[in-house]
Amino acid sequence: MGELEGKKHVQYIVSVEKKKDSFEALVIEHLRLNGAYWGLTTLDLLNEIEAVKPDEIVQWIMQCQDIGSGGFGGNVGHDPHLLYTLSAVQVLALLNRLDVLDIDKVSDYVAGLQNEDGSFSGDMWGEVDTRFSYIAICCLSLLGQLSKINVESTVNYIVSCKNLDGGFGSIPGGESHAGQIFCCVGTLAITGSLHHVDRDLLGWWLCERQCKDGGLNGRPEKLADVCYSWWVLSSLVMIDRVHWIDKEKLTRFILNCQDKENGGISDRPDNAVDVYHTYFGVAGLSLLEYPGIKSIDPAYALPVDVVNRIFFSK
Ligand code: GRG
Repeated sequence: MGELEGKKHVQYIVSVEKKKDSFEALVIEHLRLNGAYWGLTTLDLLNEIEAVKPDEIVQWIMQCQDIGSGGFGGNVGHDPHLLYTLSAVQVLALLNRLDVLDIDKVSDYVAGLQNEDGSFSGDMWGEVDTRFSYIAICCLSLLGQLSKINVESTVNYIVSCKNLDGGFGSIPGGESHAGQIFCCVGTLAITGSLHHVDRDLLGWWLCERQCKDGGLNGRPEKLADVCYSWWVLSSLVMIDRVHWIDKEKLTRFILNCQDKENGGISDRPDNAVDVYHTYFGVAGLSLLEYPGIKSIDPAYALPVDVVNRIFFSK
């Protein structure tokens, strides 16, 4: 299995950032702000955020803002969406540059997407998904603006998406999926509402996600994928059941997905690496307390020192 190739992963992230016309850069062109969040959080977790120039990044992020609505698009000139608005807030938080934001404008955009039943739409076109509930709660909490929305109905909507197996789906009646479970448990954690979770039932469903190869899948009968090391593990940490999985086997699975020569982590051993799986692999290792990696907050998906700076240094 070997060790974590931290230095190589840093070089890989920086090289993707620089090669703007590479295949990978073009594939994620429309969601570059998400990519910036995955890449920069990885660098910070590996204690190498200095490898990038913060001023250039901040300037580019602010160009991604839609002046009319206050929301952010995935790249300059793209339509605003909650998905990219959270990434913008998270990256600015990471760089300690939240001061550049017009907090009222951004939080009004987010709050304006809440629906009557407490759910959130992702943008003006109206798709509803528990991902957007999480994003809204996470964003507004980081900006200190939760009072702009109806938190009680947000929580009630999440509870209406709970299934008999203890998990959560994207809408009421939607199949339980580890990604949606992260979003719902994260929303409940941030709003202090975890009493709505049956911890043993959900913990059992989540720990059953561990496959024979040690990796985690996102729902029954599916293959393991490094990204679930984040979606499943963070949920288990939030409900205090992380000791129900075999941590050593999972660590080995993630380390086996590294490209040891050129850096980066893939979804499964021997597949092509990308920034998304590199981030969730390193974030998963952080939750597994792998040495040399900063601790990550399971609800805010940001390094713990960044979250502490926001909430405890005012
Ligand atoms: C700040 C970490 C963070 C997240 C922001 C966007 C978001 C909020 C959460 C996304 C949660 C989610 C739904 C993750 C799952 C992503 C994924 C790998 C989907 C693949 O689904 P399928 O059905 O894959 O293609 P499986 O593994 O089920 O075959």
